[in-house]
Amino acid sequence: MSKMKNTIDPAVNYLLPLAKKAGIETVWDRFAAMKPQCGFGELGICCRICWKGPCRIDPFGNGPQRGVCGADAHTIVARNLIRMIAGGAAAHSDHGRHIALTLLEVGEGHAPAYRIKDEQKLRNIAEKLNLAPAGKDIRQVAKEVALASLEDYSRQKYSISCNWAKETLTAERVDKLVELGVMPHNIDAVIAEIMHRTHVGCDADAVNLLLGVIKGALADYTGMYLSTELSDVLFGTPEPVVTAANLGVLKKDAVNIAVHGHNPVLSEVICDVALKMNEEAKKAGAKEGINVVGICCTGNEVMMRRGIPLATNYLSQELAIITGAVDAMVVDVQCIMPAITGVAGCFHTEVITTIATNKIPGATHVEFREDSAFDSAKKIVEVAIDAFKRRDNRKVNIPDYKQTAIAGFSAEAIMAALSKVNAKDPLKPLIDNIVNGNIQGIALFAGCNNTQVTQDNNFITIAKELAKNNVLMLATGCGAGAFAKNGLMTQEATEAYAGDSLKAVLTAIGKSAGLNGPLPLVLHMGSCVDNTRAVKVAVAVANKLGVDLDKLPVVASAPEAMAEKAVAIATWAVALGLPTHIGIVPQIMGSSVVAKFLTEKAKDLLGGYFIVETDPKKAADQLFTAIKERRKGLSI
Ligand code: NFS
Repeated sequence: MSKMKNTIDPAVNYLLPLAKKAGIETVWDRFAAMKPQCGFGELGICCRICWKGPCRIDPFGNGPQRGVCGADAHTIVARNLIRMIAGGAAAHSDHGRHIALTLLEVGEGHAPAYRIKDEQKLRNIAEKLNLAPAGKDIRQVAKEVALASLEDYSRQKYSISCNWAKETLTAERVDKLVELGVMPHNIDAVIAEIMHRTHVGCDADAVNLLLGVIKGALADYTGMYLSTELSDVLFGTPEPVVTAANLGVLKKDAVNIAVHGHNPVLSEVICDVALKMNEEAKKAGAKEGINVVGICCTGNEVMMRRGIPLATNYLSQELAIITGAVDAMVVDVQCIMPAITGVAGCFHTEVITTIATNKIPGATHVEFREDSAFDSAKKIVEVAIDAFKRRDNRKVNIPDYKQTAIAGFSAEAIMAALSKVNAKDPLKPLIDNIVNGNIQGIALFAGCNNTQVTQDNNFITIAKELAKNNVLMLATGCGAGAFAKNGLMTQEATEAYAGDSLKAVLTAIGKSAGLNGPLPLVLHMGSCVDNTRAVKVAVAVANKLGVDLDKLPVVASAPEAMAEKAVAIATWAVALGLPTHIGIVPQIMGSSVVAKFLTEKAKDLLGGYFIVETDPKKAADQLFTAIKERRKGLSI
């Protein structure tokens, strides 16, 4: 059997042999050393919840079928899954809380580094949350919206659903979720409830736990939705922007600062301050001043709003440092490999952590505080300039690979493009083209990279197949990174890969929107929290058609999923009614009850369900079959 390739990213393929030669270990080396991975863990049937254990269930039926406390495989798998969901929801919603608190500070007149960039959006949100904003001062509106959002973290009445969940879905979906008892009333309480019910000796009923899984995922959805919307208020709602992606965006003659992590509260200020400190960088010998580039979802955030180029996505973060050209990697929260400080130790690169609860041994910690954000950002940029002075140019190897990438397709930007076709009824051109079959359906790509599969390959393979079949494609997170780096967020990709009718529609919309050609083949919708942007479009379409989300020819795919956050997102996609593909075998297969629930029973309960398929071509077929099934249901 031939060895699976590590990646299809040409920049990574260029750098890996250099890393090997220099004796620098990467994620792929550690993955190889870890093999074979634990079979019990892969199936989700080992339990480490109490110290009577660890316990593990024999999947072949010869050894123990119950843990010491009596928990069987179904209980153990369901408990492990729901704790992953809690982890994902905690990450996304803590990010959301951070943004909501920043908005509150702005409303109260503190946090001078921030302001309300999109007043209209803030007022629209206030309207949506029933806060009657008309005539109110904008700062007052900001305060009220922030408090209504924070209520979703603090409400104690179980009978009242979270604002951001109930106001953003179709009425029918809300009713269904309330009826099933899975609508969250309070994000934090739902997460705490998960930790409680999975404590030793609590919930042992796998199906009951699975309903909790759905509820936890919807808490995740709530936190994500408000993260995106409030970020737009503070930092601007993205509009299409032409930029570039892959490690070739690093510059030899600039102080390269890579912003990595997730929360724009940090990276936005770094970008502002970097602009102001260009001259200092030049004085230090960097002819081109400061070059900020992005990694992971922070990269997507600043790419969407500022056209900052994306250096790379999750799996190749170490390779950015291996170019020898990154002077500082500034990180906040989530998806930051602890390995980066080890790699940085072989170069002059400063890894700068910024959040008190997210530190890495070997990094320089510069605490970032919203109330003195400019000062913290200035300090960070100074550390980067200082590091630049120590850069060893003999070690610099910037791969000559970068692709054009058009980013910035927020729901508002999509509506704006459509309104150029039909100003009175912007959704009509989209719906007409779905109904007449020019667009067969919509696929949302999300999620990470994972060493279990060749980096970026599943994304690209599935997208090319669906493009042929005239499926409109959206992407977020490291999926968006994969498409951007590999040239699928370009007009040329539309010309090369889109089926005839899809190409015609993308060209018509692109031309009306003044793009001088088609829209890109895959529309960049932002970071992982921005998956809710796709929901916004889908809900608008569903409401206009008068059907629920589970009737639409809309599917989701996380073909290289890895993080707990991705598990939570995929699960809420199912809860919202979408057929949802994952290209990694999930760690639940040790329980037939759990596997059957997620791939079959969920369909009866929610309309959405999981499709597990590791072969990307087959996955594309199954996604397209699901789209056709939905079309049939709508008689179109
Ligand atoms: Ni999403 Fe974004 Fe990337 Fe995965 Fe991590 S950066 S929040 S979790 S790895 S897509």
